[in-house]
Amino acid sequence: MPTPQPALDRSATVLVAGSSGLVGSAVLRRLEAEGFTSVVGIHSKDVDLTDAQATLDRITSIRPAVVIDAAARVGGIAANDAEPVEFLNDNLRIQTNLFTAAHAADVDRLLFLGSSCIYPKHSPQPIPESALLTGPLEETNDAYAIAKIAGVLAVRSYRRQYGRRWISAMPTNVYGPGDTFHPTRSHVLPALIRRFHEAVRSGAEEVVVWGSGTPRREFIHVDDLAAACLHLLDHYDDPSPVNIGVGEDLSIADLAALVAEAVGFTGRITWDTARPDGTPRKLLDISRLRATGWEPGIGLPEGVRSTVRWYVDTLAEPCGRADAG
Ligand code: GFB
Repeated sequence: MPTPQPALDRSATVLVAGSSGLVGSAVLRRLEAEGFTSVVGIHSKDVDLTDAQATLDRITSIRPAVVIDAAARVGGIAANDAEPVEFLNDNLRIQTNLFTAAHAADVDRLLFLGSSCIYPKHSPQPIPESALLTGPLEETNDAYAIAKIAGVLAVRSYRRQYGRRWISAMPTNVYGPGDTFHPTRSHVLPALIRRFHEAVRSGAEEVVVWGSGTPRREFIHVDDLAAACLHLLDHYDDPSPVNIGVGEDLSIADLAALVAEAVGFTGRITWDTARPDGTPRKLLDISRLRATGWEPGIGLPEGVRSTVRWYVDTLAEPCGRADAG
């Protein structure tokens, strides 16, 4: 059972690393909504988090009481597969620099965000936190996964050696406003929103989707993830990572149909089986999270519809900032 925690002081200085990204920007919105009065965001255009000295200087000058680490090099299956060196090195550097600086600044509470890809490729479903390090990883994202596993181990080590009340959370696949909608580098949900939307605009009768359509994924709206992060900082203090998900998954074929409907595409969906499927299934066991009293609130159909609206209003028209983000 989770250890009861005093809730965070709403006047404490909270630092969000990666504040311009999908997750970090949602965390900033949530902190504001929950009445936090001293919030600082940092992101890569502002301070190079792969630079140890720059990170140390910035964090020791801010002296936050709480750090939320949402800073990472992220991408979909193709980007992870093509650039394992950057996904490994950049993520190791970013988290090591942040942890070193947070320790130097005597940060009491820190939340490290990992990823469900830390678990073995063939994990029991739903995947409990205890599956960590019990088997081989999925090859398309093993470099990223190893960096994130190192982050979990680092958090656990700071707790054990220095008594830091730092925690790790492992979100399932995230989506929502502020995502990257790149045609080849992004995750499946934004990639499909963009592809189906472009097909509607151009009058194309066919949309090609990667893989076989059979892999299953679980998707959490970023606003739910941000709420869960703050809930955990208020209620959770344990060396074990805690999964953040919604408790249900669907096949990529069903996801493609859902996105097509939300975008208004009525043509044919075909499959490019030369593209990798990746992990066959990633459904997280969220009983540990539920035991802290948290439940997801945004259903996938509703979340996809609002994300499509955000994409159309913000990125898609008129001359395509669609690869920004
Ligand atoms: O979202 P995605 O790239 O992430 O792909 P992963 C999920 C599934 O959707 C895979 C299929 O089976 C893809 O083959 N898919 C179909 C597509 N069409 C597309 C498309 O147009 N774009 C993309 N990207 N996928 C990533 C990891 O794995 O998930 C990261 O590589 C990270 O490390 C992230 O953990 C959450 O779930 O396969």
